[in-house]
Parts: sequence; C-alpha cells; structure tokens
Amino acid sequence: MAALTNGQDRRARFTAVFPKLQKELIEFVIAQGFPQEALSWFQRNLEYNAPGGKLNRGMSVVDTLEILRGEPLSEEEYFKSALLGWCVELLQAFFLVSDDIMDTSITRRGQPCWYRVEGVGMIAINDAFMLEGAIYHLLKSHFRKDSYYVDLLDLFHETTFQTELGQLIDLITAPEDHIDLDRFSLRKHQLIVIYKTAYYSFYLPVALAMYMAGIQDQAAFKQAQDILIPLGEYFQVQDDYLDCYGAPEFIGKIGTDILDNKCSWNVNVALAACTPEQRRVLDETYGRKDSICEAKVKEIFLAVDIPGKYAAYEQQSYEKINGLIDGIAETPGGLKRDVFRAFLSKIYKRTK
Ligand code: GPP
Ligand code: MG
Ligand code: MG
Ligand code: MG
Repeated sequence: MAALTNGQDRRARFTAVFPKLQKELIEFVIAQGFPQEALSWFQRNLEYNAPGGKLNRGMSVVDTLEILRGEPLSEEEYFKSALLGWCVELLQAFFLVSDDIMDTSITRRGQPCWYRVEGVGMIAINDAFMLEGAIYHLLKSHFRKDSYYVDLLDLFHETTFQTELGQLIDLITAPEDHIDLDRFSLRKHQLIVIYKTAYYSFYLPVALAMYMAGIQDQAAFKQAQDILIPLGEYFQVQDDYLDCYGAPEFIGKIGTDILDNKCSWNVNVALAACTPEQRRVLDETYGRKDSICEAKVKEIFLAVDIPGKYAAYEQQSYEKINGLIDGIAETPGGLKRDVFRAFLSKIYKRTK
C-alpha cells in the first residue's frame, strides 16, 4: 500500500478515536440496563451524525495544541485533545440535526438529513439532545480531575448559548409567512453569522486547546477571539455563497437559503446593488417555497454579479485576516501566529 500522506494520516488517527468514545457511551447505556433497541438507536444516531463531515473543527483542537506546545504530543495528550475535538464535532452534530429540521433541509453530508430518515422523524429532536448530552458525559469521565475542567464546561455552555442566540436571529429574520426584505441588512447578517457560526466553529476549538496548554491569561483568549471571530464571519459568508453557488455533490447539501427567506450574504449584497426593477422582482420572488421564484432570484444574483462581488470580498477578507495575524506579538508560553495561519489556509477559497 502506498504510504499515507500527512493529511490522510492525521485524519485517520483522529477518526480512530471516535469508536473508542462511542464504545464508552454505549457501555454507559448498557450499564443502565437499557434494552438492545435503545443501544442500537443511540449507536446509529452517533454514527450517522457525528463522523461524516470535514472534521476541520475537531482536528483543529489537536493541531492547535501541537502548535502551542511546539513539539509532538504524548499519547495521552493526543487522546485528550482528540476527545475534545470529538466533543466539538458532537456539538456540531447536535446543531446540524436541529438546524436541518428548522431549515427544512433535504440532505446533509451527502445523505438525507437525519430527521428525514425512515422511522426517525421528530425523534431526531431527542437524538440531537443526546448528542449534546454525550459531550458532558465524556468531559466528566476524562477531565473531572483536571484543574481546567470547569473552564471546559463553562466554555461549552457559553458557546452553545451564543450559537443558539445566533440561530434565534437567523430564524426570526426569516419568517415563512411574512417576507419583508427591508428587515435585512449586512449589519444584521454580521451579527447572525458571528453568533451562529464563528464562536463554535473557530473560537471554541482554539480556546479548548489553550486551556489544555495551560494558558490562563485572559488577554490571550481575547486576542484569539479578535482574530477567530472575523475568520468565522468569513467562513459563514462562504457558506452562504456556496448555498447558492456550491455544487451539491461537493458541499454535500442542497441549498435552501432563497426558499427559506434567509438573511444571507448574497441577498444583502444584491439588495445594495440592484435597480428598482430588480428590487421589485426580488420582493415578489425571494423566500417563496417555489422553484420558479428561486430561479428568478438566482437570475438577479447573476445580473448584479454576486460571484464577482464575492471574489472581491474573499480577497479583501484574506488580506484583512492576514494583517490581523501578522499583528500578533508572540510570547513564550502564549499564542502563536501559526495557529491562525493553519485555519486561514484550510478555508481560503474553499469550494466545500
Ligand atoms: C449554520 O447555519 C448554523 C448552524 C448549523 C448553527 C445551528 C444552531 C443551532 C442552535 C441549532 P446554516 O443553516 O447556514 O447551516 P447549513 O448551511 O449547513 O444548513
Ligand atoms: Mg441550515
Ligand atoms: Mg440554519
Ligand atoms: Mg448555510
């Protein structure tokens, strides 16, 4: 067999940790005397929803710790940081299972959304709660004795609340029965994306690794946030763009933002650039659960050159974030510029 490349190797090692965590969770349920059908259900929930994504968030915890340490991790450090990474992936699974119900989405990671699987339906709501519950079970069994255990709990709880706040404004800005494009703005969009995506996808993995590395200085956490939040904002603008322009085979999901009346980056930029006539068409077609209306919206997006404006935004964001990274003053035992460069290079010009 050909030697594994670095990237594949890294992913294989991280992926190999998940079955161990799954086994631990299932053994806990067995110890409660639960019937076989409950065990299989939980097992299937974990398998279907946790491991199938890009795993960037989870693997970032390991990568960040390694960069902060400046040397290869011991077996134990690797396992514990990968466990925290899997907790981020479980949090994401909890959010995605719920988000797909709220957004009436069709596919996720190239397969039907969990709530659309035969026999699952609204049990998916409880399954989402169980994915969240699994995080705290794992944290307790592996970090209970560590000095930073409370910091981990606090961070997961705070980040969950921030994400839910973001999801709240995402949802109430997109009512199904009352379409009013005047309610949208790029300012509101920025608030939505920072809260619903940036905290849990970017700040959380780095802050977890910082706690494991023994960093306690609050200024270092603030400094990390000052870069990771703009990075996460850029990442969610990419998600909004790809919702319309990504290939479903690549992004693993079918975009629903236009049909769902979402306050997305695309529509906000189109509203700022359109003629009064184009605006009239947008008012009549945006957010309608109708594929002909959706196609008309897409025509206007092209007419106002959303792809060109996105390319410019992408370039500008890349330069701005690089500038923020260059501005970090590295200190011994503190943050390192490479932590952020690793993130930026993973997402720059992404197509999935
Ligand atoms: C992404 O929004 C945001 C989330 C997945 C957070 C959901 C938060 C909850 C509290 C449930 P999105 O709808 O644009 O994501 P996608 O395009 O992947 O459906
Ligand atoms: Mg969604
Ligand atoms: Mg959503
Ligand atoms: Mg999206």
